[in-house]
Amino acid sequence: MSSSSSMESLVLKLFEISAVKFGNFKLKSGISSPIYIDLRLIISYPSLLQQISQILISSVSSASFDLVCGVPYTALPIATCVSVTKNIPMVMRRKEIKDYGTAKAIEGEYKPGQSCLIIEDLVTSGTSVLETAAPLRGAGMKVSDAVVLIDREQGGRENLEENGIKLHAIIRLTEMVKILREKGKLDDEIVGTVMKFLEENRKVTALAKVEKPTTRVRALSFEERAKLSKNPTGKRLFDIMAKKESNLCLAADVGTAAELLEIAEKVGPEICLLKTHVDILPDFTPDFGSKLRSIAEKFNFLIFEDRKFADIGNTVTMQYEGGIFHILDWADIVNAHVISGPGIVDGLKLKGLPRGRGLLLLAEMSSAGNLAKGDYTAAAVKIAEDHSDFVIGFISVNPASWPGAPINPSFIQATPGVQMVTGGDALGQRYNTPYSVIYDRGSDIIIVGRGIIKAANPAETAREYRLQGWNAYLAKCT
Ligand code: S5P
Repeated sequence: MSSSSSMESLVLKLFEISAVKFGNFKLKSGISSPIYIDLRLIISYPSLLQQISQILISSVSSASFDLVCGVPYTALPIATCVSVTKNIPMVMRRKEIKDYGTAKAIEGEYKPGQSCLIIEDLVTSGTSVLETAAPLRGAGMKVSDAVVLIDREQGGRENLEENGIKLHAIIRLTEMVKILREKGKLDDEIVGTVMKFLEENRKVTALAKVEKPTTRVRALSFEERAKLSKNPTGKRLFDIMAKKESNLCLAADVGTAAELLEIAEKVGPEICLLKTHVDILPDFTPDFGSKLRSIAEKFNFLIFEDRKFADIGNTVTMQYEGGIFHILDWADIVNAHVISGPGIVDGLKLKGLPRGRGLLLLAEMSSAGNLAKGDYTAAAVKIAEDHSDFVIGFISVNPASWPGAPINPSFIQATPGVQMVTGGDALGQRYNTPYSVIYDRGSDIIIVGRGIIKAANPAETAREYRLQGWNAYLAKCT
């Protein structure tokens, strides 16, 4: 830890360049904060940047880390200085993945098993550090420590601790305010307002934003909702989610049936649901369903064949039951578009309900320019309500934005287009983060495909997604 005089000079310098401001600032969420910190400015003051980097690195033993990684963007120059000064190689996490096919989530060279120190300028709830830790861990690196310049003392330390990351903070925000008061930079009234604000915002739940709206209604738990579902598969899914503490669905879009069964074994402990596209498997055999079901029983997850039925009722009864796939025999859940009207639900129900199966309706889609919105989404909700013995919920993207939201809690919301970073692929897919999907958009289940199956270590990455999804759910229920 550096001397108190160097800390004082650092705080005064940050105040001088207006990296720490006092007044009345409207945060993104709309609430007002009496303090605002923006360390992006430090790149304009090279000696300050160097001073910060020196202090950061002296607070942890550099011998313990193989790599450093700054949280984008503000901490990237700090991490660069640390890397250069200490001769520790750096990796960078991409904030956005524009084209999944060519862009990597992590730039730089690394090997699985290497330890990586995360460097950040400011920690509030710890969310941004966790968002960087997740893809690093997904790539096989060990992340056990994060060093930050300023701790806002709003739950970050505890949230990181829960996720296996020790926080090394150089200075706490309340200490900064004290120094500025002692140096005559702030009057007592400002100090009082800021301290009160910090006190009131001290408890930030894991992954929740600081600016949690106070009028928010607590969401019902999955256990409570299991009792509301009128369908046995809907009930089971809620029960499994509660028991396994998982709201993660794996989209197992792999090349062969053999690979699918292999990945099901690996990620089985982390998921509540496994989603298939059985028509992409070149080595499909009639025993595929029974093999997958025995893995599902072993790890207690349900099977969802993403068949997206779209035809008239009579046709879908045959597509559901017959053909070469016999979906009805092995899939607990299937889904359908509502484009053809309620008859499609009647058709599927005729076959599915006697077997205790459930149906998800596609109320929204994740792809750019899709037409499932507005009246179409509302029509899907109406059809679901009229068939709540068979329809267990929706494929949705932002159910919190639907008219009359939150809608009937017996319905499960499952959302595709999820990765650790926002962005999209080259073919119109759009991604949101687990936290934004579950907490901000009001969904229940994150459906993750390439974010897990293309990871170096799918099992470890699935665990990260599960924890992020689950923490976001817990934040809603408290
Ligand atoms: O609107 C949708 C609906 C679905 S079911 N958008 C989607 O992406 N999906 C499915 O979710 C899609 O078919 C794929 O299996 C999965 C998303 O995969 P990822 O690799 O993009 O995560």
